[in-house]
Amino acid sequence: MAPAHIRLYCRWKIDMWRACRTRNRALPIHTKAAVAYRANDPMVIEEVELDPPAQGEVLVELKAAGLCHTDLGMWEGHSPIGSVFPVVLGHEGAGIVLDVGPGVTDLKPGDHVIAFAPECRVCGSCQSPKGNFCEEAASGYGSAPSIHAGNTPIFAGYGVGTFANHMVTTASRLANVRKDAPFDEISYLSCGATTGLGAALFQAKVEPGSSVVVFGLGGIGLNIIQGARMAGATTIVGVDINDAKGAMALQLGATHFVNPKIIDGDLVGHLTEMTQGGADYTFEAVGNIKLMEQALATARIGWGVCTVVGVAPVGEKIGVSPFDLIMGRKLQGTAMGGVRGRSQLPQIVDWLMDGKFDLKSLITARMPLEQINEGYAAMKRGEGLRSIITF
Ligand code: PAD
Ligand code: ZN
Repeated sequence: MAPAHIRLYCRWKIDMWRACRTRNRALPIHTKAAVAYRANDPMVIEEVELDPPAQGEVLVELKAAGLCHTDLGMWEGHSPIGSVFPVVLGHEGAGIVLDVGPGVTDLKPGDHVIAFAPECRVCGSCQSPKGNFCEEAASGYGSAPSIHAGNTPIFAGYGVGTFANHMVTTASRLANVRKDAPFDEISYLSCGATTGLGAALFQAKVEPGSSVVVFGLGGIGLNIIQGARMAGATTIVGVDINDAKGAMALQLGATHFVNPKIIDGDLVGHLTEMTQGGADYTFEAVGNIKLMEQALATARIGWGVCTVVGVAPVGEKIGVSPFDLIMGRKLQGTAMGGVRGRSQLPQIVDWLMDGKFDLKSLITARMPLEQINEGYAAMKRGEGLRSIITF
C-alpha cells in the first residue's frame, strides 16, 4: 500500500477534481453557433451559452454537421414540422461526448456519437417492434429555449442544434458508434444518407431481383439508389431533371437514368414500359406532390409499393384515386428511413466502413461554420450534393 501522505494527496486530488466537476456542471457552456433570428434572414455566427447537461442529457463537441434540406424548410418557414425563432438549426451532426448529466448510463466522455431522431427505449412506440416513431419526437423537447445569447433565449432545432461547436441534447438522440469512422461521413448518417438507405432497406424492404424507380436524385434519392442496390434490386431507374445527378446515380448502382425533360410523351407510361408493367417499388425524394402522384401511378398494379420520402410544403395535399389502391398499389411514407438511431446506426456505420455503400463521393463541399449561409445559397441553386460543416 502507498505511504499515508501519498494516499492523502491522492484523496485530496480526487476531491478537488470532483469539486471542479460539480462547479463546472452548474456553469453554462460558451460556444460558437449559427443563429437564425428570423425566417430567411442570414444566420448570425456568434457566441452563445448552452445550459449544462441536466438529467438524461449529454454535452457533445461537434466535429461535423451536414446541411440538410429539411433545415432549409424550417428556416424558410414552410416546414410541416413548424418553425420557431431564434433557433440554432441543424439536426445532422457527429462528435465526441464531453460530459453526461445524471441518469445517462450508456454514454461516457470520449464516446463518438451521431445525432438522430430520438429512441428512448421506454415509450410505447419504442417498446413495440413496429416503426421508429419514439414518442419523445412529439413530446416537444427543444420546444423550450435552452440556449442563450446574452439575455435572448434561443431554441435548439429538433432538440439538437448541430450548427454550433457544442450541443446539449438527450442521450436518446445519440447513437454511440465506433471511433475509426470519419466524422464528416458519419454526420451525413444523421439524417440524409440513413433516410435514403433505410427507405429502401427497412421501410420498403426492397427484395432481390425487384424493380425500383426513384424520383429525385439528391442527397436522399442517391442513397435510396444505394439501398436498392444493397438489397439486390436488378432494375433501378433514377429520375431527375439534372443530368449530373443521373451520372452520379449510375455510378452508385442505378441501371437506368431518365430525365423527364427530354423524353417524348408521358413519364409514367415511359417508366411503366421500362419496368415491364410498373415497378415493384417507387420512391419520391423531391417533396413535389405531382411527382408523388406519378410515383404511385408508376408502382405496379397488384403489389407495387410507393414510398413518399420528400417533404412537401405545409398544407399541400396529394390526390389519390381510391381505385389505384383497390388495384393493389400501396402508398406509404417514411421518417428517417424507418431507422431507430441508437439501435441501428452502429450497424450502418459498420456497413460504411466495410465499403457496402459510398458517402465520400456524395460529400461535395466542406466548409467552416462561418460559411453556412453560402452553403445554403449553393443548395438553393441546386449545386453539389451534400455540404458538411467541419469544426
Ligand atoms: P436535394 O435538393 O438534394 O434533391 C432534390 C432532387 O430533386 C434534385 O436532384 C433535383 O434536381 C430533383 N428534382 C427537382 N424537381 C424535380 C422534378 N420535377 N423531377 C425530377 N427531379 C426533380 O434534396 P434532398 O435529397 O436533400 O431531399 C429530398 C427531399 O427529402 C426533401 O423534401 C427533404 O426535405 C426530404 C427529406 N425527408 C426526410 C424524411 O425523413 N422523410 C429526411 C430528410 C429529408
Ligand atoms: Zn421512445
